[in-house]
Amino acid sequence: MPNKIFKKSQPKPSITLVPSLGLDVDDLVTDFKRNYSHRLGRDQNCRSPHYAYEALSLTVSDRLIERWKNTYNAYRDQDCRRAYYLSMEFLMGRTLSNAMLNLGISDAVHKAMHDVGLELEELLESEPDAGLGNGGLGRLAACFIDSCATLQLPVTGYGLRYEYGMFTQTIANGEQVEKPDHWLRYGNIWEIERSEYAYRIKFGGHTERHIDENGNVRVCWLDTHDILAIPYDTPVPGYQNGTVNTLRLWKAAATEEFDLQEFNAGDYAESVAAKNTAENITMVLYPNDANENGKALRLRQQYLLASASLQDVIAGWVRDHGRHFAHFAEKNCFQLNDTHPSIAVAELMRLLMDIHGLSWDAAWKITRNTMAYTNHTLLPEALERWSVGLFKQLLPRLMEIIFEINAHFLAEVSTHWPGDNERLKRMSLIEEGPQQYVRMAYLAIVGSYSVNGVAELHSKLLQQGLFRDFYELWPQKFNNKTNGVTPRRWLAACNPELAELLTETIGDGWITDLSELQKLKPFAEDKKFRKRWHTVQQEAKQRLIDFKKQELDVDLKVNALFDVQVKRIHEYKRQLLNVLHVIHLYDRIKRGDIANWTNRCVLIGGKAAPGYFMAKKIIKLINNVANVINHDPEVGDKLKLVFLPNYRVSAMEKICPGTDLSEQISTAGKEASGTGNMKFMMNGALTIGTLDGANIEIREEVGDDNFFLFGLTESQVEELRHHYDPVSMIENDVDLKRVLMLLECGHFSQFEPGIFDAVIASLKSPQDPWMTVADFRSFIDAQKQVEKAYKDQDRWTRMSILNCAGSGKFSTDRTINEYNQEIWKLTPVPISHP
Ligand code: B1H
Repeated sequence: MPNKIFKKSQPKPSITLVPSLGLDVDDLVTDFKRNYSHRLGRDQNCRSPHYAYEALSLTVSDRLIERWKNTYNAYRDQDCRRAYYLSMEFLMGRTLSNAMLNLGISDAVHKAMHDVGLELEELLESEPDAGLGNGGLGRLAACFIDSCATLQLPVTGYGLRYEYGMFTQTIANGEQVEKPDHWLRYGNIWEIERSEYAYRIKFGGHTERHIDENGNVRVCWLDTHDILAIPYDTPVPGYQNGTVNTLRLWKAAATEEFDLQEFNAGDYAESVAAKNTAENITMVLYPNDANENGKALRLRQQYLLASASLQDVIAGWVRDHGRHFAHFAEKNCFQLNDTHPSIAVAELMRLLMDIHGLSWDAAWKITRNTMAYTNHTLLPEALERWSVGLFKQLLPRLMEIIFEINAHFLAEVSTHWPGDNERLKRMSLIEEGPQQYVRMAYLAIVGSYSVNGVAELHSKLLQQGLFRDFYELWPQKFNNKTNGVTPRRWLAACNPELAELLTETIGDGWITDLSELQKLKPFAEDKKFRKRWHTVQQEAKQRLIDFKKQELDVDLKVNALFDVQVKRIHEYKRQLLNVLHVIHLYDRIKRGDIANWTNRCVLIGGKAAPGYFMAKKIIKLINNVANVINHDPEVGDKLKLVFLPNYRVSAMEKICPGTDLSEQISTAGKEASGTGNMKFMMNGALTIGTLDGANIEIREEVGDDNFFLFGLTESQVEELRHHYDPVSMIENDVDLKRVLMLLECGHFSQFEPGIFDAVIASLKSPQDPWMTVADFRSFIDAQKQVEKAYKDQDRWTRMSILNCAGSGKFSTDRTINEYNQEIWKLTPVPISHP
């Protein structure tokens, strides 16, 4: 929709020339007071910290707007090549403190709030998390857009504005209870609705072929039930560089004539209900991290994201270049965050052919040169397949296009491997059988010029296993981009005391060049420095204790080893192995085997997909074991087990600075990368881990001596599968045998007989894909090494410093530079700023 207020021919009005807002304490105080009393209409009688949070957020957000417009205009004026990050999830967490940090006004705001008599900490705590993601994949998207802005790359994030984010987890009788997360209930001051950029999204209907004025066949998609996609923009500030990029999230809304149709048919109630159907599309985030899926509503969500985002980019293109697409691929690229938005491949074809009249070949050339696909998992249950029947019904035109892509593609395969019908069947975008399915990963590979995994091992396994046929056909498409995390949120903001010590010691260059942390290495040998490091770590542990004290009734002590595993609950992540170790420690205490004991607090947190039976059982088991251990006076401070409810981004910001030991214990070959492992390392935690995902690279960076390695390798796991015999392994290990006895005799399930039968059975099954029992002995031995190391606090601190010093590789600044150099090829755009 064109902007009708400012006609192109007229001179531009001068209302845009407003003086910049000041960044000093007085200006902040003035604006805060004005926002609080005039914008929000509150005064000193208002008791809720929420409005002070809002007034401060408005004050800070006003200071981003000018930079935001500058950035937007610079990209448009320079007509630069741009990238778009398409993701069903952006797990942003909180915005205010990050915006303060990136604007460089944290200290001034602190002082301003002090001057008006408010506790900044309390305001920050009243901001709800934007939990628009499940876990690693969604948080990665959030870290990526932070790094893109910091590197001044013209990258826009496109996602969905779910009304309800990731559910809130509470625990009742040891079990997970899900509560809806209505994060928008009190409004969201960080977003700006831009109804002027709304698009229509088609669903249902049928297709017809017509001959157009040039004698070409044009396909029309008719009798559709359309909905509107309305964009909401959130600013994404770079670190103190004037750049403010955009995260654009789509909300579904009913079209007006959609209501009218029903209304004219005389059914008012039907028309209101229909409106609901439309608006339901972006109502809720699916909480199924790497789990089976297949709901029509989810496919609608995916198509809404793909179609609205592509229409938006194309509308911008047509505005600036007219309807000429010859140079479109030179100026645009789309990074697909897993297969969830991969229907974009077919949608771009549709828009270019059906709307803009390009030929198949021209459209295909553009598509294949603009799409890039990132794979995040090898787990078969997480590989997306959509039933052809559902696809045809919901998106008939898209299904036709996918069939045609497949026909062209299979012809290419036949030329490459004449007569190899097995291979054709394996590689087809359509899985044949009693029901046909669309293999979304294959659609993404065929339609992209780049395919990457998210850690070295993962990318290797993609090439040698899952996507082997495709790798043989197009080896040049495949590459690795090891994940990272943003050091702004995950070190500078969440651990200010450590950040200050770092800056005092090696300067502040590390904030935008994390490899500078290398300079810490020599300080690991400095006794005085170690003492300071240790003090900072202990204080962070105390803060974690204080923070949790309100909700937990256990007494944790700072001098115990804080042993932490926080992540989604999934069998492959093996929270069960962690519990087996805890039970073993408990058994040792009960047997009196406590010479040279190291006190330990084991903290476990994470959400289970609501329909994932085993994951929910594991949560129940953790809570039951905790209940027994924490109430046993004989155990006392020697061992505590705590389940941390409602793990989320803002919780991790408090957890990772206070962690000594990071548990990264997945079955080798199953965790694509992991990113929690990186946050812990950056904050000075030591890792106990398997050779899986990015753990391998973490160990490479920090050295074998500073990493507690255990467990089978990926190839050993695969080899053992053929003759795995957990029952005899249990029989031959006295410690493990005792642990299983405790489980089986109901020691942790009194009055709840049999509730852990399924868990016990899975451990003992020769078919257990996660081979928990196989790694038990090796895990226990590595944990013994941990205890020994922790006993020598000076040695531990040295290792802690070296872990932080070695974490430079795991900044998303490094990851994004690699994406840019090898896939996107964008030029940074400097933005002038005050
Ligand atoms: C990851 C997912 C995922 N991999 C399906 N796959 C989803 C799959 O809603 N769904 O249907 C949602 C998420 N998430 C994670 O990505 C990997 O398990 C981690 O190892 C990795 O670090 C992370 C980021 O690359």
